[in-house]
Amino acid sequence: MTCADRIAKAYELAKDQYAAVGVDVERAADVLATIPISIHCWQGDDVGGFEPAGGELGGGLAATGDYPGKARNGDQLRGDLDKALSLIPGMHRVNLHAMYAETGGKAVERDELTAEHFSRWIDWAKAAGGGMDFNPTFFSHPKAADGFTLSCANDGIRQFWIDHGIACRRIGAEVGKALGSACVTNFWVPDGWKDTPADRKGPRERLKASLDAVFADPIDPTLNLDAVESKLFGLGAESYTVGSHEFYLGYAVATGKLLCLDAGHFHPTEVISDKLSAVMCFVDEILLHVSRPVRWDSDHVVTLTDETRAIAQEIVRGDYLGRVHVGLDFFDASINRVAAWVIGTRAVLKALLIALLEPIDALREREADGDLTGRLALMEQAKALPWSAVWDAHCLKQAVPVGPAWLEEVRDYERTVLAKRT
Ligand code: RNT
Ligand code: ZN
Repeated sequence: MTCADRIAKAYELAKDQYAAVGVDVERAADVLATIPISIHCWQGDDVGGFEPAGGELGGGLAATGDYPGKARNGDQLRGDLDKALSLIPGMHRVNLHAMYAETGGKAVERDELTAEHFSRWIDWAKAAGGGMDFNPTFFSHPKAADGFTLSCANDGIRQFWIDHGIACRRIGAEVGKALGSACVTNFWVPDGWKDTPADRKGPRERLKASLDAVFADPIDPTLNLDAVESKLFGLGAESYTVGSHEFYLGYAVATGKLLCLDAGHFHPTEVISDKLSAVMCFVDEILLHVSRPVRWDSDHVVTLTDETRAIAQEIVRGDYLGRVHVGLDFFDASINRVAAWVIGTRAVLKALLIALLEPIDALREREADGDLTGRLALMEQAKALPWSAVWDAHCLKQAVPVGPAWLEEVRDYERTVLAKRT
């Protein structure tokens, strides 16, 4: 039997098994094919960016490891992304940070960035046919060195970051216009104190006022959507984070912004899967930063964990696919960076497929009937349904390698391209 025959046969058997629990396998795969994942460019170079004077990674972010071959310019990073995208089923988006501007070696301050500095990214995304998302960069910069940006007490510094935010929203709108798909521009600031503050109120009031100034100009939501991302703590900001969850939940609800939930930005036993259906009662759309915190906000490569599956389950169960922008946020410098993208993105897609294949009607019925024993039994049984046969057939149909075959392609790319970089 050829490999394709084996996949086809397993798929047919899986189809029957799913039909027996009331699940339409074809429909699930068709829906999966339409879900774009916003793939973060920063996994490709350990959140380095291309600024001519780019220094140490700041903002309390840390990428550990020094795996050889990281991208050092736009062409290399796009080449690496092309490789990764060719191994992931579906049509996806790329998520850029302002620090990935290409200024031809010229120093352009962040408050002066324009869409022109991203024209090569835009052209590349246009050719690939996918959308692009964007982030102002409020870290790795001398004006962020004291740990405060939009909430800084210094008027000049605060204004600089406000102007950066304004510039980035304009870039987002240009990106959205050029690509015919709204760009999600996500705001995350590292502002906070290492030790117990005397004033918790001042910075939060300043952050609110700064955000109001950044968002003062209305922008057509078909071009650009603003999102705000909260955090619990950062390295060097352990005691107080200005942009906490309550702060941004309130801000998003009050102003109609998208709320960004990062899986690593909560207390260790708190999960964003449970937050989805709660916040969706009050905000129209959300952005997810799917990540994998290990003991802390460590940004490990996403894998098919219980929480990754629960996040996907909640998106599908709640019928939120049209209101949730699924983005990734991890950076591991200790393994092949292209492989990291492929592993993380494929894991999220697998989680979504498993969620789409869930025998949800039968589960809901048992719950409504008060048959809690039956609910638990079916949930356990559903875990063993042959979703991987559907996944393999999906990969085959989408013309990407099935099973572990993608790794050989990454290894080949490592030998022929990455190993030659110095
Ligand atoms: C930081 C936030 C933020 C960053 C990226 C690089 O804790 O998660 O989203 O990871 O903007
Ligand atoms: Zn994040």
